[in-house]
Amino acid sequence: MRHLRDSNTKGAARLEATFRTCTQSVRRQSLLAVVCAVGVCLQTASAAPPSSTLELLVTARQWDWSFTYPDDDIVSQTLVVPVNRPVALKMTSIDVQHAFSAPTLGLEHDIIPGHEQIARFRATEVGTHKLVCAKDCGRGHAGMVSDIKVVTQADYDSWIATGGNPELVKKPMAEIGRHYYQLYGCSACHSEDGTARVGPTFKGLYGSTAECTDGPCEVTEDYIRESIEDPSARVVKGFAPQMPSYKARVKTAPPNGPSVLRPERDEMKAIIAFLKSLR
Ligand code: HEC
Ligand SMILES: [Cu+2]
Repeated sequence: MRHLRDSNTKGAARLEATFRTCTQSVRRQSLLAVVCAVGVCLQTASAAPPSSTLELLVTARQWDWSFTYPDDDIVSQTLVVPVNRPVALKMTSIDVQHAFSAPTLGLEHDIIPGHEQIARFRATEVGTHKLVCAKDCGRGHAGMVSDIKVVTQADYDSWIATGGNPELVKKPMAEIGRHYYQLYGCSACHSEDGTARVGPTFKGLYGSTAECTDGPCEVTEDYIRESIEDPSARVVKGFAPQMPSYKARVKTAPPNGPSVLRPERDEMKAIIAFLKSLR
């Protein structure tokens, strides 16, 4: 505060210089903003654009929500955000029109397929908010609910460090695979109990020979991988080719190379283990 007591022009010039340096460093690095926050920078920091906005992707789908944390390579079914941090949600639908509605956070946004909708908010208190779909989107519409959890920065950091799912890491591979089967909405079209839905059941699938339109399909690991990444390559008889490709979504290590992903993050491997377990 030395320069504030200094009333001559030299002091004023120094104050201005400090001000400018701080503004620059605020823009460049938030760490420096903390250092100079004691002086004038506090004001300039709040005037500066919110450089640390957390950008997340929201995927709406019949009939659930998933949230992608691009910087942290995480896909979650619960939206977890740190308190007091500006958040930008880029929202898309992969099928029909939905509506993102979290009244206690003041958020209400239509999500139209083919359009990206951006919602911005900053929660100022720790707590849990209900998220529902406010657009009648078909049979499972009422179940299209999730939670938005506002947590402290420390809780957020440990949630991120455990890949968004501290419980998952401890589970056997097949259970981890079931998690992804639900997370990616495979369960909307496939079953684990023998019931045929939009697609064939997974029960007893592994090791069997399916009848594909171009001849018999032996259900091996490679075939499952292909079915997930390029579903139209071989189509099972009696079913419409309605399955979307998951190539860009289901994370996987190269089939024969060393795994660069932690075991619980090699989602493809986990899904295959899950299918194998459904004898
Ligand atoms: C929108 C519905 C739909 C979703 C979602 C879906 N599938 Fe499918 N799937 C199908 C249909 C229909 C077929 C059969 C036609 C074909 O082979 O493309 C199929 C076929 C398959 C097959 C081959 C089955 C066989 O009998 O040979 C596998 C394996 C498979 N899906 C895995 C998955 C996995 C894993 C997911 C999630 C990551 C998933 N599917 C999500 C509709 C879906
Ligand atoms: Cu909906």
